[in-house]
Amino acid sequence: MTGSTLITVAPTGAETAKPDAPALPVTLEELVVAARDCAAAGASVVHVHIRDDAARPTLDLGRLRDTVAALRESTDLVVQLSTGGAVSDPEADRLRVLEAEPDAASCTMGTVNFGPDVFLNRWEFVVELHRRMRDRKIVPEYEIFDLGHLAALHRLLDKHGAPYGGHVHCDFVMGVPGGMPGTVQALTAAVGMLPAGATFAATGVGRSTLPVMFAALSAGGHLRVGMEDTLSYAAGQPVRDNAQLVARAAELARIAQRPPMPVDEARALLGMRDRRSPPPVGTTSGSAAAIPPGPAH
Ligand code: KMH
Ligand code: ZN
Repeated sequence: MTGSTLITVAPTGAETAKPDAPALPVTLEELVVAARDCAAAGASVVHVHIRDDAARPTLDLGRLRDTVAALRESTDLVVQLSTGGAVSDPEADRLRVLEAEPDAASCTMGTVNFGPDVFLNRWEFVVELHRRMRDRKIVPEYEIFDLGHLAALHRLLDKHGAPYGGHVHCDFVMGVPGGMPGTVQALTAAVGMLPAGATFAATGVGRSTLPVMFAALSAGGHLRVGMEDTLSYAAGQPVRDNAQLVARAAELARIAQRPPMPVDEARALLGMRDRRSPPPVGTTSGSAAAIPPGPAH
């Protein structure tokens, strides 16, 4: 097992209220500081949910555009917008996220119970997201909350073709009440169901954070960490900030002899053009054809 570890940070999410986690970045300024600190600690991708002036989750397109611009301005991170939003967000708003033109966006591969709620992802909606991302040259990250979502991913790729960039990258979101548990057994089963050539990252929500991190590294996978998923650093110890979680993941990755992946490597792995410096007219750089194939996992 060789190579480096792509670390994604999910700093905010849509579920936690600011008063319950004062370190949660909810303003654009807080998000930019968090992203910069996480980049310095070893992250190469930022998975973004934003909040409104009252710190409530929002998919406001103007704010999303400003967020993409600010993150590009102040970091070189891959900017991945959430199309999952909050469980209450309508499909039309979730599709509109793509108009903010991020480098990447999440695409959840099916419906899942989400604690007391339902995170609804109808088949037709998933197909529409996949299609629109390809049309807009946005690289998807397929969010997998349950094993059936991997069966749906095979069906999606078989029926509707490869994503923009040609490479398939999944994120296993484990330990959500209603989804697959954050266990070695579930992770091993999920890895066994990946499409050929796909890569994966994994994150374990709450108490499954560390077991999933160790299991993912052992299985040759990549890591997602952040306050969207984890609010306790250890028993009785709230997370200080997102960079603390990234630093821990980076250290474990180094111990595993798979150090944090630089951003340019992450872009190449994910099959992504660099929107910060578009290729000169007439070159193929940044097109799907120019993208080297990623490793098996
Ligand atoms: N907030 C969850 C309901 C995503 O970002 O794409 C959905 C979620 C997945 O976080
Ligand atoms: Zn998310």
